[in-house]
Amino acid sequence: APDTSVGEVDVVVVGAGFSGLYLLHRLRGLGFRVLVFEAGDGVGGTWYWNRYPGARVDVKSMDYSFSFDRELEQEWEWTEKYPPQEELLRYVNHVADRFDLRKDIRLETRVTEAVWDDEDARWMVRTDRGDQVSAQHVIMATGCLSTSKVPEVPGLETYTGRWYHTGHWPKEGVDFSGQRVGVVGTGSSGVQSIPLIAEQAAHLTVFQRTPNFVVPAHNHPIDPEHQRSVKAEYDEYRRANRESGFGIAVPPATKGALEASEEERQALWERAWYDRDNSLVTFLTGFTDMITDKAANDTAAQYVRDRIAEIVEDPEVARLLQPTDHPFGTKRPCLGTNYYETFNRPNVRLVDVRKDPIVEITAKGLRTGTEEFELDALVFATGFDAMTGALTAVDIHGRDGRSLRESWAAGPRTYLGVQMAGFPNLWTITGPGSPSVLSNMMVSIEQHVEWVTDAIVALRDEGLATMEPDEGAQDGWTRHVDEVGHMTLYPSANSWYMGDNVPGKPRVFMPYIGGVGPYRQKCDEVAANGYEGFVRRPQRVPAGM
Ligand code: NA7
Repeated sequence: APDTSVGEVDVVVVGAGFSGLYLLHRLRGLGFRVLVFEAGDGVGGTWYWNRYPGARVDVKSMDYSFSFDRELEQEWEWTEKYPPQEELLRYVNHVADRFDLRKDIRLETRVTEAVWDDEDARWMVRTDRGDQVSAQHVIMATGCLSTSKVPEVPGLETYTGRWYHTGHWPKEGVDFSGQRVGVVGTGSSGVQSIPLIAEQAAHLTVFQRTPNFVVPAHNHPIDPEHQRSVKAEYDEYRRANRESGFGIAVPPATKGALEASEEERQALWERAWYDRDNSLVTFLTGFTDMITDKAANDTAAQYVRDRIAEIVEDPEVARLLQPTDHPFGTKRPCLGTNYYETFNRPNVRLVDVRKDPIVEITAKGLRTGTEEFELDALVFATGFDAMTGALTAVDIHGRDGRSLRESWAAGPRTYLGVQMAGFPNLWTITGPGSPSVLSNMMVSIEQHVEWVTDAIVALRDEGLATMEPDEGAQDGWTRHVDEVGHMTLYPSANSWYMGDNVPGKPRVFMPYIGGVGPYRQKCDEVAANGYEGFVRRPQRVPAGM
């Protein structure tokens, strides 16, 4: 039977992915009573849910791992350049066991509501199991890409085949052998799964709305010597990542793409495309102006379009796969393995649903304006209500009953991406207004977890009870995030960074593109200046005392 009693802790953490686990470990070590709620029946967040074929991280394993514990960092052996989902899930579980985290995690429990009580200066947190927990702090470690989204076309309930969303893949896996399969969506999840589904299925139809830039992953077993040499100098390696733009250290660019000679540009693009040690950011970081100058960006975009034309045999299919509507990188670029090659297979067909949109899911499959497709299975690789979806999914009411959903009706407003005015002691990890999805998530997660726990410790040490941003600081930061965003090409694309993929979502550039290093510096300065821009208050003394 669910426990409906009112418990009391210092901190409720929502989510047991990388953020939630590190928060629990760190806060518990600092003497706080912490309770973590997790909707899944296991830990791992992103790596728990995204079990679709081909799911793997597209940041290198040596960069995409925790740095907070020397022994953990040294003892864990990665096997590939880009570890697959199963390996990442093993790693997360190893972390949970190694630091004895499970005893404070309530699995299969979704937080539904959090209400601030100004008298007590505490949150009341409720779950879908009927738990009620009173906590001084609530930390949303809910992830940026965790609220999955199926297309808003009618008829799904009439479909008689099996359907899946890549972000909620069945644990037992799916066997598509002999089936006619449809995949809707060509973002990272579609790009990773399409080649593997094509190998297994009798026939695959890919429904593409927007072609993406897909760079060869060149995934391979990790070179043991490389792993040893990174581990030998891990402190320095991590420091360079923390000070970098995207949380992945690269040699600094010295000139704009058009200041370089044709040969220099070509040499860089060749490396970004063909080098087995390339990375997703190579195209974006080789010159200084890749994300700010359309003409500079075009040189990379054209290079990729030329490679697509070389690989894909049918010129009409190649043309459809070539992105022309957005600059390289302004929608999340993808890493692929045999992605473009897959469209040369006789059992694969590409359908342009930009020109001929999906109008209906039918009993047998799917119908566009001009054609009906019979499909035994449908895969939605259609993405997430990014960055804000998991936060507004919880009914959050702050001071004077103020609702987070309503406060964010015109787009998210935060100070430093960690707190919201009117919501004392509510914290976000990799929230909107922080580098988050524009960075190596592990670097950003560790920085937020450490900064937030330090802020909570400072409150305790100074005998203070609450902390929240002042409205002016929040306005200033929200404006700054927007201004920096608009100095780049990002707003020119329709992307989930801008909220474009969710009908009705306000069009706001949500992540902070000022760079991971400068952002960290700003956060540290704010803390060093007595948490400038935040209001910190003692517990209110009850009347009559
Ligand atoms: P993404 O990147 O949001 O991709 C979703 C894809 O689904 C994208 O191609 C969308 O086209 C397409 N989509 C969404 N709705 C529809 C409808 N209604 N009709 C046709 N096509 C549709 O999600 P992913 O899961 O692939 O990747 C998420 C992140 O995970 C990724 O960026 C990495 O950070 C890791 P659109 O581009 O909107 O036209």
